[in-house]
Amino acid sequence: MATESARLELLSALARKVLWLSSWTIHHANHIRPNVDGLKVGGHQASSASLATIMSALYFSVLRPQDRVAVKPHASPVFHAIQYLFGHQTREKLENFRGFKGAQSYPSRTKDTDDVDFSTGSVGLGVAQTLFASLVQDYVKAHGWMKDRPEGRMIALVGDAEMDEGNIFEALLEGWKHGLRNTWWVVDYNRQSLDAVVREGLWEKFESMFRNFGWDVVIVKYGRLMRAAFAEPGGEALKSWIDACPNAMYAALCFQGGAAFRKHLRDEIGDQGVVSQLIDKRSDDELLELMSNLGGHDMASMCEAFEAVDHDRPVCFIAYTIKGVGLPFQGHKDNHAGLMTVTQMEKWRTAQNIRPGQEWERFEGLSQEPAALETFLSDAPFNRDGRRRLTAPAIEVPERLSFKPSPQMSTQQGFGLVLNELARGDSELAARIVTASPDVTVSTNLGAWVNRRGLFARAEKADLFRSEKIPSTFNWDFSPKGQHIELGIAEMNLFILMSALGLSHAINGERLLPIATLYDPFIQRGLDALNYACYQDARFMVAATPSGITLAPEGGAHQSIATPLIGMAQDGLAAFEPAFVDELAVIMGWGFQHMQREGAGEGGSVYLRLSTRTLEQPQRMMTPDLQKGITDGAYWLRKPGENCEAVIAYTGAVAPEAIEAIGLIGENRRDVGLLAITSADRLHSGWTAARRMRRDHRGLPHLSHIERLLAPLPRDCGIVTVIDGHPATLGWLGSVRGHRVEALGVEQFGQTGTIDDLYRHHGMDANAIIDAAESLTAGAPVRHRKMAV
Ligand SMILES: Cc1ncc(C[n+]2csc(CCOP(=O)(O)OP(=O)(O)O)c2C)c(N)n1
Ligand SMILES: [Mg+2]
Repeated sequence: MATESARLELLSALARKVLWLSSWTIHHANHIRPNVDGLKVGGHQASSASLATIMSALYFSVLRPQDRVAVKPHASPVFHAIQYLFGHQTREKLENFRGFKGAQSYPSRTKDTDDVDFSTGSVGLGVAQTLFASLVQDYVKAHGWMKDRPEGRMIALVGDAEMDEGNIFEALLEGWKHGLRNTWWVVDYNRQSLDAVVREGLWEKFESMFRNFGWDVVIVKYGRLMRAAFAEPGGEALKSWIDACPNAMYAALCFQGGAAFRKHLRDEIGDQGVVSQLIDKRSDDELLELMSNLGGHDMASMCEAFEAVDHDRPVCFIAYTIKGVGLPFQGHKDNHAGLMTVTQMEKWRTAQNIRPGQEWERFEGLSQEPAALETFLSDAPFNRDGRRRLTAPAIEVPERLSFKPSPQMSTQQGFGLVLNELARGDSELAARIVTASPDVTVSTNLGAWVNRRGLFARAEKADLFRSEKIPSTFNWDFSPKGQHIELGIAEMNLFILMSALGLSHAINGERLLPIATLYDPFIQRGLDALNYACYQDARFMVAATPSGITLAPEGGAHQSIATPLIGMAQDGLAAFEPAFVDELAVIMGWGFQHMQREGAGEGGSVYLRLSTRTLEQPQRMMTPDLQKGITDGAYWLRKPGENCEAVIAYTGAVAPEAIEAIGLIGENRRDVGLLAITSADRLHSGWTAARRMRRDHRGLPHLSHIERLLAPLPRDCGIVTVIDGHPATLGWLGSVRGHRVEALGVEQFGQTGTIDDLYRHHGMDANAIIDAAESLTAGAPVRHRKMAV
C-alpha cells in the first residue's frame, strides 16, 4: 500500500503524462501526419490542458467502474490519452486523431472504441445527459432491477462557457423536481470561452444557482502551493490580491510569465516587508508555478475535494484552472485554436526528458519505476472490470399488438388505444415501457396508459383530487413503480431523457423501452438533443402528434411542415406516418423490435408522425404481405394494371383526399394505382441501400421495395404524390424508375381554417390531385370533380 504522498506523486506524474500524450496527439495530427487538407486541429490543445489534472484524479483514483462520465468535447485528447495509458486505446488511433477511423475529436460512444460513456460535441448536451442518466438509474432501482449492482455517479466535465447553454438550466430545474442524486458536475473554471474571457464573478452566480436547486457546491480555487504560501508571512495579502485580480488580467499574467507577475505584485502589494519577501524569495519560474497552482491543477486539492463527498446529493465542483496551463500560450485569450509550433514542442519534449522517437512510450521521461506505474494503473478502481459497457437481453414483442377498433379513428387515438391494451395486460413488454411527455401527456392521448400504470416518483404521492373524491378523468398518482415520467415543457429535456432511458441496457444492464410524446412541430425545439440521442445509439420511440396542418382550426402556429424531412434525414431514426390505426399497430410492434436490434448498423429509434384527423378505417385482414408492406414503407391500396396511366402516392392523414381523387379519376380512366406510403424514410433508405449494394457487389440483382413496387408501371405513367408536409418528402419517387412526378404538399406556414379550407388553399385536396394527375397524363380529361361543400 503506497503512502499518500507516494500515491499523489504517481498521480501527478500520470497527469503530466496525460498532458504530454494529449498534446502530442494534437501535435502529431497537425505537424507529423501527412495532412493533405491542411486541416488544423484547433480548439483542443488549450482546452484539453485545463482538465489534465482533474481527469487524471478522476480516472486514476476517484472513479469506480459503475460511474459514467460525459467529457467536455475539447477534452477528448485527454480522455483518449487516459484510455491509452489504461491500454484501452491504440497508438494507431491516436496517430490518426481526427483522421478516417482514428480517435474522434469529440468523445463518441459509437465511433470511438475506447469505452466512451456519452457522446459530446454539442456543448451543454453531455452535461444534461448525466443528470437524466442518474434519474434513469433511480428509475431502474425503484423498479427493483438494480439487483446487487452499486449505484454509479454520473459525472460531467463542464466548460465554464458551456454553462451558457440553456438546456443545462432546463435540466437543473427538472432534476430538482425529481430529487436528483448521484450527479457531479465539475466546472473547468478557466474563465475562457472560444472567443474571449468570461465575465467577472460568474462563479458566484453558479454557486447561488446550484445551491438554490439543492446542490452542494465545492469551490476548488487554490492549490497546495498557494495554500502554503498563504500561510507564510505576507500570505494574506497575496491571497487578497489573487481574489481581487480580474479574470482577464490573471489570464494575461499567466501568459506573460513570472516576471510580469512579479512586477504587478510588487507594484500593487509590495511593502518592503513580509509581502516583498514572499515574492522575492521565489525565482520567476517559481513565482509562475505558484501563481499557476490553482485548485484545478493541483492533484492533492482535487483528490481531497472529490474524496470529501460523503453524501449522494448532487455536487457542483467549481475548479479554478488556466486554459492551456503548462503550454506556451497558457492564459492567452486567443488560445482556443492555439497550437504549439514545432520548435516549442521540441523544447517542451526536451524539458520532459522524452527522447526523440519515444514520444508515444507510455512512461517515457517519468522518474517513477515503470513497474510501479503499471501496477498503479491496473489497480485503479475504475479499470478493475475492464470495459464497462453492459448488455441486456431483448424483451419479447407479441406477434401482433391489439387495440379496440372503431370505424372512425385518428392515428393519435389509435396510439392511445394500443398503449391502453398493453397497459391492461401483464406482458414483460408493458413492464419495460416507460413513457414521458413535456406537459402534453393528456393531449397526446397517453391518459389511459398513465391511468393504469401511474406516474413515476421515488416517493409515493397520491392524486389529491382522487383522495378528495373529486371526479376526474385522470389518475395522477405518483409511486416508485409508476411508468410515466412527467416533464415540464422542455423538449430538449424530453429528448435527453429519451437518450438516457434508451441507453439503460448499456449503462444499467436493464432494458427499457422508452416512448416520448410531444406535438410534432416541437420536434424542432429539441432537435439537437434528438440528433445526439440517435448519435449515441439510444433506443426510443417518439409519437409526435398532432402534425401537419390537420390541427387546422386550432392554430397555424402548431403546424409542422419540415418534420417528414427531418424524419428522413435523421440518422438512427426510422420515421413512419401511417394513415390508419391497423398500420400503426403493426408499426409499433415492429418498432419495439427495431429498438432492441443489436449488431453493426442494426436497429435504431422510431418516429411516428401522427394526426388528430379522424379517418374512416379500412375493414381488412392484416395479412403477412400487408404487414411487410407497411413496415417496409408502402403497399398498393389499389394495384395498377399493365397500362396504368396515373398513380397517386399518398402519406398519412391526406388518405381520404387521395382515395377520393383516385375514385373520380377512375370513372373514365380504368388503370390507375393508389400507393399507400407508410414510411418515405424506409422506402428511401431501402432504395439507396440497394443501389449501394448493386454497386459494391456488381451483378447482385438486389431490388429495393420501392423499385419492385414501381417496376410494373409503364414508362409514361405519371405519379402524383401528396403529403401533409413538405412535398420534397415524396418528390424523389420519380427518380426511382424515371416517372414524371407532381409533388403536392405544404410549403407555407401558419394559415388557419378548416382542414378542407387548408387542403384547398395548399393545393392538396382531391381536385388539386386530379388536376395534377391530368397534367401528367395524356388522354381524355377527367370527367368528374369533387363538388364544393
Ligand atoms: C452547441 C455548440 N455551439 C458551439 C460550439 C463551438 N464551441 C466549441 S468549444 C466552445 C467554447 C467552449 O468554452 P468552454 O466551455 O469554457 O471550454 P474551454 O475551451 O474553456 O475549455 C465553443 C463555442 C459547440 N461545440 N457546440
Ligand atoms: Mg472555459
